[in-house]
Amino acid sequence: MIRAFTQHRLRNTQLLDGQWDFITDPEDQGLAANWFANFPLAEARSMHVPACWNNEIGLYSYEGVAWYRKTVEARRTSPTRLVFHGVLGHAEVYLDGQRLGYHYGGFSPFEFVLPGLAQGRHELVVRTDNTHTRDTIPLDRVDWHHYGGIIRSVEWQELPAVYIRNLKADYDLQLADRSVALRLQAELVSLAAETTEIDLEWSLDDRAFLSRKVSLAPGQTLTLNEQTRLADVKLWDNASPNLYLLRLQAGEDDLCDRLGFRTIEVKDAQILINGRPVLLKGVNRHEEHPEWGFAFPPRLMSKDLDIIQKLGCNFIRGSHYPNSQYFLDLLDERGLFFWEEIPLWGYPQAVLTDRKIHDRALQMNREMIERDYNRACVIMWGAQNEMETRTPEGLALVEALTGLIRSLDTTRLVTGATMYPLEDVTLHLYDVIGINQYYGWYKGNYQDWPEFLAQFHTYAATKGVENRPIIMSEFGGAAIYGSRGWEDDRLFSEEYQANILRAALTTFFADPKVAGTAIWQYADIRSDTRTFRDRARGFNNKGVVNEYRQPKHSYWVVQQIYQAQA
Ligand code: ADA
Repeated sequence: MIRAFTQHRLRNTQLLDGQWDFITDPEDQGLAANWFANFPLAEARSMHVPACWNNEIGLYSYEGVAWYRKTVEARRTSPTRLVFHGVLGHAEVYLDGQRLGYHYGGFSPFEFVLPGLAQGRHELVVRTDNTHTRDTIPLDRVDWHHYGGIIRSVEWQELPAVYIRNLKADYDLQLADRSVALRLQAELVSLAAETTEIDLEWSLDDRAFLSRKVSLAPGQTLTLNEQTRLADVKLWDNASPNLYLLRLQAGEDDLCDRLGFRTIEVKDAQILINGRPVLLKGVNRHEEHPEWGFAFPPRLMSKDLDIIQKLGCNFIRGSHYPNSQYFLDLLDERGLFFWEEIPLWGYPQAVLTDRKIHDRALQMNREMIERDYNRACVIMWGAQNEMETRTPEGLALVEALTGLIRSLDTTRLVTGATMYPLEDVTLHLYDVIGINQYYGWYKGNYQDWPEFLAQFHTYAATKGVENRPIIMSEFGGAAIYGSRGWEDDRLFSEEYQANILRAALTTFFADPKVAGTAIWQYADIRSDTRTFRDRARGFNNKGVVNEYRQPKHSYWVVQQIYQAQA
C-alpha cells in the first residue's frame, strides 16, 4: 500500500510486492560474478518485499550487500515506469541484465522510465548495500538498528505515450474570506515518435475548473503552469482537517493528489496555524517495530495514531527520516502536524566537511521535499539532528541545508534539533529552534529544567533569536516496561521515567516561548548495541509505550498533562 487514496484512475499500476529471490553477498562478489545477469538462484532464498531482511531468522545483524530478483510479466509492449518507494542504503537496479541506474538514500522514492518495454517476461535484479560508514546518511554510529532491504513497495506502471511526471500545488490563502489563489505546476513527458495533441482537464473534488489542449513535440517535456481562484474554501486544521482531491487528466493519463489549505507563520515566539497560535503537543516516532523493522505495516500506522491521539498529541516529529507516504496520508486525514527530516543524525566535527555527506544531505532533502511538497500535515522541515553545531564547519553545513530547504519551499518553517543549545552558532538560521536535552537522564536532574530554560533565554538574546519559538524536540528517560516499585528515583523504572516527563512538561508549558514539545520517544525501538552497549534488551527504552505499544506509567502521566493543555 503506497497511498491512502487512488492516485491513478486511468494509469495501469501493479505492485511488485510479495516474494522475491534473495541472497546475501558478504564478500561482495556478485558484481564480478555478473549476478545481475546470472543470479545465483540455486543458493537464493525467498524474501518478502517490502521487509527488512534483519527480521528474518539468521539475518538480524547482517550488514552489507544483498541481491534481490523478481520476474515480471509485461502484459503488452508499452512505456513502463518502475518506482522503488524505499530501498535502504545503496541500490543498483538491473533489468534483463542491463543496468538501469543507481540511487542512494533509504527513505525516498526513485524511478526508471523504460520507453518501449516489450511484452513478455522480464528479470528485475536489485543490488542493495546497507553498510553504514563515516560518509553515509545515516552514519555508522546511530541509535537505531542497522536495517537493510527493500523496505517499501515497488510499483510497475504502464504508461501512455504522454504521461504526467509530477504535480505541485502552491497557494495564497486569504483568511478573511477564505479565498485561495491556486498555482499548479505539472510536467508532461512525451515518449511518442510524433507530435501529440493532448486534452487536459484539471478538477478539484471531481469538479472540473480548467480544460485546454496542448501539443507536445516528440520527446518533449512540457511544464504546465496554471492558476485558478477558489472562493470560500474549507480550511485544513487540527480540529477539521478538510482535504480536497486534485486531479489532472492529460489524454490517457491522470494523477491525483490531496490538498489542505492552511497558513503557517511564526510571530512573537509563537507558531500560528490559520492565524491562531497553536501549542504543539507531540512525540518523536520512529517508524519501527521489532517484527517489521522500518517496513512498517499500514494497519499498525493507524493504531499508532490512535494511541498517539489518545495521549493528547496534535504533533509528531518523524524522527529521524522521511516516513511512509501512507503514514503522512493518515496525518493529513487526522489533522496532525508533522516535522519531517532526513537521517542527518549526530554528525561529528570530523565529517562535517566531507563532500559526499554534503552532496547526499542536499540530495536527500531535495527528494523529501519533492515527495511531500503538497502535504498539509508537514508544517516544518528539520535540517539536522544533533550535529556538531558549535563550529564554523557546522555553521557552513547548516547554512547550506537551510538555504537549500528555503530555496525549495518558502511556505513552511525550517527547524533543526540542537544538542548544544547554550553554545550553538546556527540558531539564527531557523524559524523555530528545536532543543534536545536530557536533564534527569544523561545530565543533571529533572529539577534543573527551569534553570536550563533561563540560561537558554539569556543565550538566545545574545544571538538575537530570543523571539523565535522553541520546540523542546527531545527529552525523556528510559523505563523497562513492567519495572515498577516503590522507589520512584530508580533508573529504568516506569516511575522515574514518569517523573522526568512530568517535571519537563510542567516547566515547558509554563514558558511562553516554548511553542511545542516532542517527547523522546513514542515507542521503544531496537537500537544498535555495537555502538550503544548500554541499551538494555537491545532497545532504546525511552518510549512511553514499549515496542509492542503497551503503555508505561508515563503514558498516563503525559496524557493528563497533554489533555489539560488547550
Ligand atoms: C538523541 C537522539 C535520539 C536518541 C536519544 C537517546 O537525542 O537524537 O535519536 O538517540 O538521543 O535516547 O539518547
